[in-house]
Amino acid sequence: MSRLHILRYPDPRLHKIAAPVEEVNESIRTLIADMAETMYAAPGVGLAATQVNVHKQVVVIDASETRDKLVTLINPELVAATGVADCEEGCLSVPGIYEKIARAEHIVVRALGPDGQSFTMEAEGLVAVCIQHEMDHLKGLVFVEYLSRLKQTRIRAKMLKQQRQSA
Ligand code: GNR
Ligand code: NI
Repeated sequence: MSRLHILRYPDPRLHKIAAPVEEVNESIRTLIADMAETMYAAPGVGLAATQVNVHKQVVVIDASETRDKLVTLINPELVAATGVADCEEGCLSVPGIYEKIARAEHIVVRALGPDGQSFTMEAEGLVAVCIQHEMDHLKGLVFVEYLSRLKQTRIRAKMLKQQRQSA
């Protein structure tokens, strides 16, 4: 397994649209293992392939406290979304920024697992927020894009300054 580099906002590659996975094979399972290692090391609650510059519809999530409940979603589709809830979100691609975003409270998602089998899962709370956040990454959308223009401009400037200082 290897740890992958996570792209930082405002990298334009975070806006690429991920393609569906055509076949769940060994190379996809290697990607999943590397993404899980990267997510746990960060540490983060989720990671989308887009964030590691792989533009395929693959997401890993673990919202458990024990960090031993990995969920892999390949080609995820939202089947249902109800209610609205505000949750403070963060993103490994936008370190240090936390903002409240309105999301569906309860969702049903269908996806393929690492074995290529289709499954449906229901989620609420942090897992539901995280799934929606990761599915946005696959569409090239970063959570800060839900914020006002002014906030986006400030966040972009802060990230660019951080990147200059660490370079
Ligand atoms: O680690 C993460 N925490 C988090 C907290 C609230 C809402 C969403 C998230 S996802 C984030 C990891 C990440 O950037 N995934 O794309
Ligand atoms: Ni993110």
